[in-house]
Amino acid sequence: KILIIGACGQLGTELTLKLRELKGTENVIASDLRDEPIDLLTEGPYEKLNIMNKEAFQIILEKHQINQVYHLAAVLSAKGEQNPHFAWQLNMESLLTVLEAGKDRLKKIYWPSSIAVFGPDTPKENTPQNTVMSPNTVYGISKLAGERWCEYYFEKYGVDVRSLRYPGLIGYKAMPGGGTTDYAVDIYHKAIVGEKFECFLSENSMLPMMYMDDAVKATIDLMETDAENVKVRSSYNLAAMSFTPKEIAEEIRNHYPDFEITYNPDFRQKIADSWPGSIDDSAARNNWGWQHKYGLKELTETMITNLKDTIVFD
Ligand code: VAH
Repeated sequence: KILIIGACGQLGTELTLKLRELKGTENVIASDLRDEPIDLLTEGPYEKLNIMNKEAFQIILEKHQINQVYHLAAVLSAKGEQNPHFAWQLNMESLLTVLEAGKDRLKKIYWPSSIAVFGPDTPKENTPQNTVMSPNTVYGISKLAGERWCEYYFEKYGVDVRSLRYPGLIGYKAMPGGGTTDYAVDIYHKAIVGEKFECFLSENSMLPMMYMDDAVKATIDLMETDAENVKVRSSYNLAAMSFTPKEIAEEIRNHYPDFEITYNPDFRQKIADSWPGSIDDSAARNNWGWQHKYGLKELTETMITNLKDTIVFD
């Protein structure tokens, strides 16, 4: 059975839904800090879990006979800068707890990394799989250290842990939780209700982005592929598109001609400036057949179509 840690987050919600569809609802146990699951996840089994509580984690592994864990709980880039020590502690300690369980009980582990592992002196265009990495956010530092630990547990103990360096993820089913790319979700919510959007990044901030369905597909494809195809045991670069706030606003105007955006960069601008503009994900494409589906046009169409159905107009 599969345990999802952080199942009620932006990625966790969608991964849980897709895994329940593929593996059967009863075989996918959702867990998160809250007492009850979010509405979208009430169909299947749920456990309240603070992954910093090692004993509670072990009890859940035993109770549900878990042999696969998707460990998604983390403090993201923007929130991490406001609480550095907690972010490091949660992001690192929890990963080590899960990796330890990989030595005896778990057959497979999934753990997300991010383009945040790259820093100001990383080549910004078509960033390679292996390159200079000097992240200057706590989140990026914890993700880089986490990648090193994943490769260490694979090499030393044979733990089958797999990982992807996600770009900014954009979806309509669950809100993001404190990242620097969150503007690219909020902008659609504002466009739908005809409000002006104030962007916390400058208009030419180019960042790698991905529609949530592509990210969920890549995650499950990576987890389902034969172990010998997984040649990267730190974390795979993964890409779909890159755009600036100006470009996404222009694409939205194809649907809402009067849509207005203003720019008021805040502390997150420095984080965005330290990240690449585009990513070379040829290793993922060559090793296990990764192929994205959604570009900016398709992303905008699907976000607007689906958000219009979900937002209650007062
Ligand atoms: C963040 N959404 O902004 C996450 C992600 C690449 C961005 O890691 O922190």
